Amino acid sequence: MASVLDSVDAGVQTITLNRPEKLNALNPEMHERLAAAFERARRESEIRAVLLTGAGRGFCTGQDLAERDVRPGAPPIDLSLSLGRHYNPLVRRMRELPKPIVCAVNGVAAGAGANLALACDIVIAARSASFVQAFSRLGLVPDAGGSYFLPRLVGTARAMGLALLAEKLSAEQAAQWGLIWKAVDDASLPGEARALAEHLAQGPTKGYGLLKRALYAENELDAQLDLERDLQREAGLTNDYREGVTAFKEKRAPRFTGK
Ligand code: LHQ
Repeated sequence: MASVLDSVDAGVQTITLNRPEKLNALNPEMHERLAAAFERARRESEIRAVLLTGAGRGFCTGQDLAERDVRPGAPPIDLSLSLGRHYNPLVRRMRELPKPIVCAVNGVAAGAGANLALACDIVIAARSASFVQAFSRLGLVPDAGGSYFLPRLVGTARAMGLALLAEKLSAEQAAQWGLIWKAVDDASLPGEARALAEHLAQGPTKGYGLLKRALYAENELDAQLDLERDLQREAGLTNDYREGVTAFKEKRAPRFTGK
């Protein structure tokens, strides 16, 4: 079985991290496959939403530590190389994808695995899942966007506590803190995540892409108002805008085509 599964159905591309015996810890082969999967998401117009999840009892435990030779005498490891080659392009690809990414966190999400979840646009987690900023246990800095996402999502005080202490944060607590969208019963996760992704896949895809740009921009109010104006110009020119307004007037559900 491939270490990353990629399938498309009803406008939803499901990307499954698939090394369950290692709790889906990431190795270079998985990175290559993830890059290809997100490139496919960008390229294929049939794909209107992405669902990222993990196989087995874990979501993803970050970098595969078995790959790191830290024995005495082993040459020093330059971790910036794997960030530059794999993790940073992955996070950029995800944030820049003009389509919504749903993350279904099915189990523990640790280190870069936790931050991979936070790079998604909407995160839904099983109640038994947890988030661990494991980096400081290894003497490392939160990466894969963690030092950016955490303070913005939960504030500096909680971000600092999570990063310094590297304790497990339950899915419930993560939802209460605003780190994720919501926590659901374990048995409901696959169904709820799928329904969410299908709902988004039937939405105004172009508008969603523009909406991501608006919400992820880092601007002062003045520049943000200008950005909203420019994005709204584009949104207003879509077929889906016409359909949305028409459906409202006709008191029926809209039938968006994503165009
Ligand atoms: C693993 C891993 C793993 C290898 C579980 N690697 N095998 C750094 C460098 C450069 C660039 C990018 O970013 C980074 C940042 C990082 O992501 S560094 C890695 C950060 N992650 C961690 O430190 C998490 C390590 N894992 C754990 O602490 C535990 O596995 C947790 C607490 C997540 C889960 O514990 P348990 O439920 O008790 O499971 P387990 O530890 O027994 O794991 C099951 C298997 O998975 C086990 O293998 P084995 O052959 O003994 O059954 C683990 O060795 C393996 N595994 N995470 N990251």
